[in-house]
Amino acid sequence: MAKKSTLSFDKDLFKRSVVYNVKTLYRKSMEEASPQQIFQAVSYAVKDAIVDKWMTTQEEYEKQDPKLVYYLSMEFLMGRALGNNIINLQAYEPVKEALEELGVDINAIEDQEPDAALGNGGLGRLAACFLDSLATLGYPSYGCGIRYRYGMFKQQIRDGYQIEVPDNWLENGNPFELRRPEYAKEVKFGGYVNVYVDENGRSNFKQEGYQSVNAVPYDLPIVGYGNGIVNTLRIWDAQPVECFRLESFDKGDYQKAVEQENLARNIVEVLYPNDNHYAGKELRLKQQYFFISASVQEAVAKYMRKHGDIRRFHEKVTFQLNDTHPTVAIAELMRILMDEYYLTWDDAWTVTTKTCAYTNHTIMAEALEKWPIELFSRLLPRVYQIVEEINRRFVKEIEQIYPGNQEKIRKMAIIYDGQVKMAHLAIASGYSVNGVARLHTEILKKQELRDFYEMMPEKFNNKTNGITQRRFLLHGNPLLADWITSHIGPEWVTDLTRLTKLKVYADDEKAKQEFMNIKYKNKIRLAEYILEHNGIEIDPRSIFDVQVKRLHEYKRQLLNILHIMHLYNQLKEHPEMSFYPRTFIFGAKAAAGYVNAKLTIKLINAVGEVINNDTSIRGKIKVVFIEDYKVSNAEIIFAASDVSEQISTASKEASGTGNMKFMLNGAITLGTMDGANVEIVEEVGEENAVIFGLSSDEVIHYENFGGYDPMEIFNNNSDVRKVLMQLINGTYSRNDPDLFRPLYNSLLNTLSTAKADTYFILKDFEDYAEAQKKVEEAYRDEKGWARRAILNVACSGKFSSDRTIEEYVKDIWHLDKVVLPSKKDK
Ligand code: GPQ
Repeated sequence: MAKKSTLSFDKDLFKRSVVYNVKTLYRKSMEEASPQQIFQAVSYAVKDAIVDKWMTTQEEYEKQDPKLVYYLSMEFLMGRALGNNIINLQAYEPVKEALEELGVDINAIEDQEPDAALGNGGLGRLAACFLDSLATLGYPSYGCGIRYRYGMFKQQIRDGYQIEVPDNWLENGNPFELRRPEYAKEVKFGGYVNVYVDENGRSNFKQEGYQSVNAVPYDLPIVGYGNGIVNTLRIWDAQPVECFRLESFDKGDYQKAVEQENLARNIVEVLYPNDNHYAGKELRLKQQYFFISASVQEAVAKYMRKHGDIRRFHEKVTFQLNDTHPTVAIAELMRILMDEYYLTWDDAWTVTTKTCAYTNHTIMAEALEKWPIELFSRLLPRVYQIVEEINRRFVKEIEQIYPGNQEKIRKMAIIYDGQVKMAHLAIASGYSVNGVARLHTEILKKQELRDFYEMMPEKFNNKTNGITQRRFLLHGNPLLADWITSHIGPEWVTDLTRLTKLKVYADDEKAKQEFMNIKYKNKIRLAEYILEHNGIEIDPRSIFDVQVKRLHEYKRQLLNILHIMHLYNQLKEHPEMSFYPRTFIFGAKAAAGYVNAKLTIKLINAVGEVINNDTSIRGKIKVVFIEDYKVSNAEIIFAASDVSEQISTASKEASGTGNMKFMLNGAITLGTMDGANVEIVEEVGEENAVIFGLSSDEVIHYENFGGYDPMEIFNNNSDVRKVLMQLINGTYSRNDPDLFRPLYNSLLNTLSTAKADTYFILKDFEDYAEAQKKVEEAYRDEKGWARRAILNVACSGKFSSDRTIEEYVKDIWHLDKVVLPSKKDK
């Protein structure tokens, strides 16, 4: 393992602790205990070691009283905790040994843990990486979110279709969590607002006739790597405010009591499985306010336990809003400051606007949250009043800067056309607005948020995303991690820029051989996983060409599978053509209601079914759809990949973070100039990636001025035509030739005037096919490939979330690092 393990780790004590836990939790011996029970026992033993550090850290924070960041997010896609915690305790090797001595395989035990899938995709996983980096860098911080009873659904593939199965992740209990009822908070919904004038002539606003729920926090430890720091992820559960009271019957409040209880039951029931898409559901707004009100109340209460003057709140606290989902925090903070601490509007506004900062994660119009006034004001009557007043003052400001310009008001107002626009609220009230990759931030400034940028340019900044190398290399790819450490030492674990030292090995024959051997072993590991979970046999000597990410039209899995259909056509037509064996691997969940996305999954499986069973092509192409793509199997997939498919329509992928995980594991990017791909290519050099397709400027130009007709391509390109006809002639759906017609229509739409091929799939097809030929050529040159792969690893240093967090700290949060007094590891 990378660094020497913590000296204080006592292997014998640990073993005794595991045996003891099995006994007291289950009344069993090690021999009798099930793997799940051993997982629980091991986790409690690890937690024991964590809790000491957790207490020490929090005591130290109390003492030093540093400024805190609260990372407010509807999603934390944590994955599994056990392995990561042991890694960050620097105890992986000794724990592994201890377990071996107990006759237990650590991998089998880790596999018992359900993923904590409290997120959809990139946005949620980014939050998880940030927490890892914050703890590792020693920055005092809280993650605040929701303890969903059911996380991201589990995906099963039946007959090629996605089936959603509930994710009952808490079924066996979560050994790492800590219930903290002493910090419970009441959250109020609905009712109306009354104004009372008190003896000082002050107006008091009171929400009355409301329903409320009790928010009860559960704390999860976030272990920093090798520094003794343990931060907290606080996720809120909902409980009914009071138990059923029989007297309610008599008072006629029965109905209300039932409703209140139902509210508590429903509110945290399930994560909405939408990625980059706003559905406008009332329950979703309830979820948002629920965890925000509880988190803001607790942040204020915590501050006031130590400080006298609420007017200086922003000196000790900052809120980072992970997209617009937590934006109601702005109005909630205003409410608490004015209604509970009696600050004037101006004083409350000063504090709030110095506390809140907003991260934008997309330019996709369908992701923008706009709540109908009717719904918003009914659910949050007092908060709505405050938003109205923020809007009134903001509109006045616009009028002062742009006198008589109605257009500006129409485009920028927070409340307009019967809707509350959350992004506008976040920008008007926050002190920082950031995009998540350079290109994305530039598009925000020049296009989507242009008016806001012109009015307040000082707020805008870029923070290119990053990922944690502790999970996605040290834990996920131990062979490569050890190889790297043996060549350049272990410092990369906490300073990823050190990987540049690997550059010299790109021209070292022995190193290249070793590197490719490791990749090969990781491909065998993935092949075994796929055989076990999908029943498909794949050849580890073939090129592993991988696209794993949420299924979304803009990410263009359809382009990938259409190209595979084309390759297959070519192989059938020219059986003797030279062709390097290729395994195309997909993994993707589709939102349950996203028809075209689900149909694309069916298409991928249908194409796989035909190709994989066609013995005439002698296994030259395999198509695999990995069921239930999630953080835990992602770690295995990245480690085994040769080609990283990052093929979104340019301008649409804000950043991407999977692209970075592939690069870190030595895969070569096949991508468009979109999101962080631009910066990946800048780091590694264009010759060490394969780039194709329209630029974002070209895409935006077509979108604004027209001039692209997919039918023209259909008419002129026989390869494209053939593939498209196969979508509607039953080639991949013998019993129902019309099955894939909706996908065909999305590309051509011959019948209506509706837009066709909005994601420029046909436009980019030829260029993509050319790029794929380059990939094959490059792979045939084994040494050249090894060189490129090593350079990708060596140049991935920029993409650590440690770097990203340092930038947030320096430019936005202004936190001080906390170092524990006896960093000798207690
Ligand atoms: N992202 Cl708005 C999500 O995963 N879900 C969302 O709802 C929104 C954005 C992603 C975005 O698509 C990726 O390009 C980013 O890399 C990621 O957020 C993290 O910033």
